[in-house]
Amino acid sequence: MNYSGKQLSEIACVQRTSDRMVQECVVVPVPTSRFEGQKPGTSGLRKTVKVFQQKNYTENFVQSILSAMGSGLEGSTLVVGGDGRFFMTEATDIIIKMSAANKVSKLIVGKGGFLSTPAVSNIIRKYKADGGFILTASHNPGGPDADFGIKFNMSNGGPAPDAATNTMFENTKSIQSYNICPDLQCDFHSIGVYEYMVDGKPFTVQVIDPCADYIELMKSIFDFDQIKALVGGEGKLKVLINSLHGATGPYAEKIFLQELGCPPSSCIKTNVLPDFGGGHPDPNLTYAADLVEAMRSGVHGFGAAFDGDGDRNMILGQNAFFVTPCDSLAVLANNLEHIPYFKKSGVKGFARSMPTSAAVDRVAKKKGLECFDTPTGWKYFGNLLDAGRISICGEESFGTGSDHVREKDGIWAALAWLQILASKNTTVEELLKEHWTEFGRNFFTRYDYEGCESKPCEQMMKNLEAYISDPASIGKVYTALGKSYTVSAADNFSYIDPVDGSTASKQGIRIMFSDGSRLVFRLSGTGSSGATVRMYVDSYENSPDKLFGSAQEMLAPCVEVGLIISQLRELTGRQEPTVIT
Ligand code: G16
Repeated sequence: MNYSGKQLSEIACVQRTSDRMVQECVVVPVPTSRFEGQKPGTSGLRKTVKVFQQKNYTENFVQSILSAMGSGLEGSTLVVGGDGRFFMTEATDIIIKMSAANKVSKLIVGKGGFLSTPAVSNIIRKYKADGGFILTASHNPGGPDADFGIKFNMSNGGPAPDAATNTMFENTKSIQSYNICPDLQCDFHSIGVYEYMVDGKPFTVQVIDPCADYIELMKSIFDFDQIKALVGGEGKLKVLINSLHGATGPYAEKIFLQELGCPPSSCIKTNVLPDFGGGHPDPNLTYAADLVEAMRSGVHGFGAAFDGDGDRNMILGQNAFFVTPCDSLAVLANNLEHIPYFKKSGVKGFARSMPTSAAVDRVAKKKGLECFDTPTGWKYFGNLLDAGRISICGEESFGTGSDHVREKDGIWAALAWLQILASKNTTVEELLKEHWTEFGRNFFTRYDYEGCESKPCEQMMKNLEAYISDPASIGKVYTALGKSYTVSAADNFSYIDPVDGSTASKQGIRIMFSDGSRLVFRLSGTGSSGATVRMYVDSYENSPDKLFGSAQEMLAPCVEVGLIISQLRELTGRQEPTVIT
């Protein structure tokens, strides 16, 4: 990119002072005008690469983020890292040049601009940085014709809360210029410390190994020797780890192959590709179908897949026994004493996003711990984690994490499962079945209708809003596939943060039935265009003859009722979902 009319090769303002190379840089203010729609969604700004490539589009958003730091910007230390997707390198370069021009004092950058999302969170916390940029559109596809994203995490290592993202969005509306050091040169593909003088003030870029700090953290949480005894080498439990060509690849190779001694065939798709090999880096039954297929052969006792930026996980047992993310959270919560980190720190409480089933609530009740029900979005766990109210939290969208960082963490979740299996000498399926026998089972499914036209989806949500506001809806009876459901309550979920009192309203339409079943409707906040409808369906059973059946069969009548009430098929024209979880 050429902001000043100069080619980078022409720039000769590098000054050698004793053994250090210090480049002198000049700040250039560049006039710009606003772009519509730079509003961060559930987790950062996600748009197509082509949108980010527009002249000044990325710069405008980066400036709006930096300006939102207010007086905390000058002299700050920030972290930069992304998931390896297309346009990450260009965006990293822009952020370095703009941070220098905006009086940031130091940047810590993953080599090549690469870091998984949980690794960024860890580095912010470990090095007491003031925040960090994460360059990812997470589970969305990558490549020149797919998606890119920019998200900002705060000094606690967690995603910016609503108040901060609202300020960023307001800044995008009033922006008239941005600051950049167009001549600054940084070889962020090589580990090292790069020093600059910007308008007479020092600016440093420290390029680090993306994996080292994260691996050290995992080793401080888990007993690697115990996991190694379970999975390390021939004749042991076979694991299959699928990184879907996303950010976990290098971390998975180092942890599962080098540290835990798993055979090389245990880790697949670990080479990070800018387009994720043309796949959809979302660890669910549809987009990680290759893992499911491989697990069906029965050779492996444990399987896991992770998303583009490494924060999501899917866990499978032998013969592709699927653990829903809701159950995964509950089983981990019930077994934390097997993990050294929690043995030491103790277990505080739990939290889940509202659409997640209440399986973890039952564990909290048994243990006499607090359990919170938050809106969708990891940012809503931040205050609870910071206040020491919860130890682990999770979401139905394949997110599980703990207070070791402030992001969900895919590899952490896989290691947590393996630690528990090793410590209890059991299997994934046995552990689940024991759990259901003790607590009863929260059956759960999610239907996604991706890439719909926005207008009919908005109409559907409006209709549902009217439905829940109408007192006559309560008591209505619906019958589908031979089963009847009576509406017992309905609302649009609101949340008051118990730590700072901030509120989040209209977080999802809930329709509850007298038998304890529930429907939830939301529009996704992570798509880059159009609309994605999510319908979440759950019910609870504790009679022994119903515990081990198929969730899809068990929930089919309630799913049909959801489709009838929402008129989803009629309004969107979609007869089938794109993804069923
Ligand atoms: C993000 C958020 C999650 C959220 C998920 C789905 O995940 O961090 O908290 O559950 O989006 O959100 P939505 O239903 O609005 O699409 P990720 O992995 O995409 O960063």
